[in-house]
Parts: sequence; structure tokens; C-alpha cells
Amino acid sequence: MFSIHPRHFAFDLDCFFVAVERAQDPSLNGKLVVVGAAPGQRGVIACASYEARAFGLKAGMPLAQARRLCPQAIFLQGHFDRYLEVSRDFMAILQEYSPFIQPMGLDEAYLDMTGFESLYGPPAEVAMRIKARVRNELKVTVSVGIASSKVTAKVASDACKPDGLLEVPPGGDAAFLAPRPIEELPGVGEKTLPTMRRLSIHTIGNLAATDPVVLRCVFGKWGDILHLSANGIEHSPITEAPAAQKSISRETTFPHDTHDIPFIKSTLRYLAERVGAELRREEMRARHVVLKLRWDDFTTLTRHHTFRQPADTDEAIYDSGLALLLKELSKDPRQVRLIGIGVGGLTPRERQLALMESPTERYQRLALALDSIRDKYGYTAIQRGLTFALKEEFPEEHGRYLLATAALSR
Ligand code: TTP
Ligand code: MG
Repeated sequence: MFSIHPRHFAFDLDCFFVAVERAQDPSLNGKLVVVGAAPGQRGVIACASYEARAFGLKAGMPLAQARRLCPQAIFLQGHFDRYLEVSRDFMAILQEYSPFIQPMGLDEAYLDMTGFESLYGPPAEVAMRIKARVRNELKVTVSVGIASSKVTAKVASDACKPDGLLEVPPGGDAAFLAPRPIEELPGVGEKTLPTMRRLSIHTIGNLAATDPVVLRCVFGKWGDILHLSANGIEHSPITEAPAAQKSISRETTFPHDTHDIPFIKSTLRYLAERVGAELRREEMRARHVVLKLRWDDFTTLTRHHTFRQPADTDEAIYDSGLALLLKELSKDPRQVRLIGIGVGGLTPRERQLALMESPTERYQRLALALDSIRDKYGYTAIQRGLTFALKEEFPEEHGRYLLATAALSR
């Protein structure tokens, strides 16, 4: 028998707002970049690049002071919509790996992966895969800490920034935390720090060794939590499964506006297969399909089709999406800028009691077989002829196509 060790992952995107700006404008790489407000405007720093942090710039600092300290920095107003989009896509990736997710703001989340080893392999390996997906799909980097408690995982993810991965082995939490400065412990901020100093608590180990009765006297109930945290003991497990998902969708903006029907069809097929794969992974069926199109003038439309019976095959999703697409393309000469396909009205998949295997069931078995091959070897390991056209348009990496914009959205 083997025992199951708690494995909590803490994810935190590196230098989030600046990273998103750099993904859009690579000429900002390596430069002193501050996201706060446009030149001449008042406000505080939201995010300073690591290069700018070396000059003492940090989040919360008034921009006027930042300009004095570092006049050569590039000050950007930022694109909050885009940060929200990346954040949503980031959480969507994490959610694919465990339903036990606890988002902490836009760029940070805990994931409970306890007991998932038989499914994904060693925790550090799945962390590497998630890091690669975030890099490829979102063009930003994420640091990951893995440990038996969320607090230790968080300290580990901060300690390995940027683009790091640090796993504290099961049972190693207290020893990992002990020598680290007390201010690295989440919850110990500018307010608590002077009190800690008065109590001669300088390292997390000092806090762990302090009598909890003393801590309770000084910090009240919070003292107990601090004591458990310092010892690397979990006090608030991630037990909340997110509310049932109501829809699954994938969309992408084309590298250039197009009315090339075979190419649009291939892209639709690819997106439909990705939607189908997720639908089956969630063990759900869908009642309807939604097609989304954005024309070159940015007008957007959605069209729905309801299945006679809930479906989960790529064929059902694609065929309905295609019918809706061809109808629109035949009557509208505009170029397509974006295409998306989604499914809704999700209902759990239950076993059917049919005595004879219907064509639908054969498709279902085929889809499940394809999914398991792709889970192992990537999307491009096995393809239908129709999506081959994508090879010429989109680069391929780690067994999937890199679409011009993230193909992940819900
Ligand atoms: P953080 O994760 O605290 O910082 P960061 O991602 O910029 O850098 P790090 O690599 O150290 O994680 O915050 C995430 C984003 O939240 C940050 O990019 C901008 C925004 N933010 C603010 O708008 N105001 C703030 O005071 C802070 C701390 C962050
Ligand atoms: Mg961050």
C-alpha cells in the first residue's frame, strides 16, 4: 500500500500586468516597464517589471515618486480588459487539472492535486506541463510551489520566482520554512512585522517554536493560524469544487481576416474537437451548440442549434456549427475576423441501455479513444484530414496548434 500525501499547488503569474504588455509588444522585453497610468497622469504603480523593481519601484508606489526614482522607465496605462481575459484563460487551464481550485485574485490560485498522481504522474511533472501550457497559450510565465500545505506552497512559489518550480517533499514543510525570514509568511505584513520583531521572531522557524498560548494572547485566534502556518500545517483545505460549469467554448481570432471557406471550416473543426474533448473529460453532454462569428468590422453574432438529444461527439458539435456557419457565410460577403464554437445546457453523461450499438455510440467510442491518444501525445498526434489545412497557417508546439489568440475561453 502507498499513502497519499497532500499535494497543494500554489500558482502565481510573474509580473502579471507587465508580462501581458510584453506578450503584446515584445519590444518591452528587458526594459524598465511600469503599468500604472499614462504619462502625466496621477496614480500608483500597479506592476513594475523586475528591472524596474531593482530601482526600488514597486506596486502601490505613487507614480510621481516612481518617475523621480526612475525617469527612464516606460510608463503604461495598461489594458485591464486583456488582463481579465488572460486571468480567465489561466484559471480555465488550471481547472482542467483539478476541480479543487481556489483563485486568489487575478493571477494567483491554489490547486489541490492530492491523490492525482495515478492520473497525471509525479506532481512536478504535471506542474511542468501546466507551466508549458501557460507559456505557450498565454505567453506569460507562472511560478509554482508544491507542498503539503497551501501556505508552504505559496512561500515556495514566491521563493522560486520568476518562471520557477519548487516542490517541498511531503513532510518537509517545517524544515523548508524554518530558516526563511518571517515576512515571507503570507499574512505577515507591515502591521504584524513590528510585533513579531518585539517577540524576537525573525524567521518562520522562530514563529513555529513560539508557544501558541503567547501567540493567541498577542494575535487572538489569528495567532493559532499563524502557528499552524509556520509549522506547515494546512488549516483551510481547498475543498470547494467550483459551481457546475454551464458552458464550454473555444474561439480564436484569425491571423488575418478571411473568407476562405475551407480554412474557416478547418479551424471550426479544430475548435469543435477541443470543445468536444473537454466536454467528454467533464463527463457531460450538451443540449445545444453556439457558433460565434466576428466580422472584419468587429460586429459579432451568435447562432444557436439545439440537439434533439444531448450529445458529446465532435461530429455533432462540428456538424451543427458548420451548418450555422455556412448559412451565415452564404449570405454575408464580409471577411471573418474571429470564430468560436461552444456548447451549453450541460447535463451529466449517463450510461445508455441500448442493446445495439448505434452509429452515435460508435462515434462516442471513437471520440474517447482519440481523447486518450491526444492526452498522451498531443492533439496533432492524430488528426482528421480536415484540420490538416491548419498546419500551413498555425505553428505547432507540444502537439497542439498555437492559435494567434488564446483558444481557451468559457
Ligand atoms: P502580484 O502577483 O502581487 O505581483 P506581480 O504578478 O506583478 O509580480 P510577481 O511576479 O511578484 O507575482 O500582483 C498581480 C497583479 O495585480 C500585478 O501584476 C498588478 C496587480 N496589482 C495591483 O494592481 N496593485 C497592487 O498593489 C498589487 C500588489 C498588484
Ligand atoms: Mg503575480
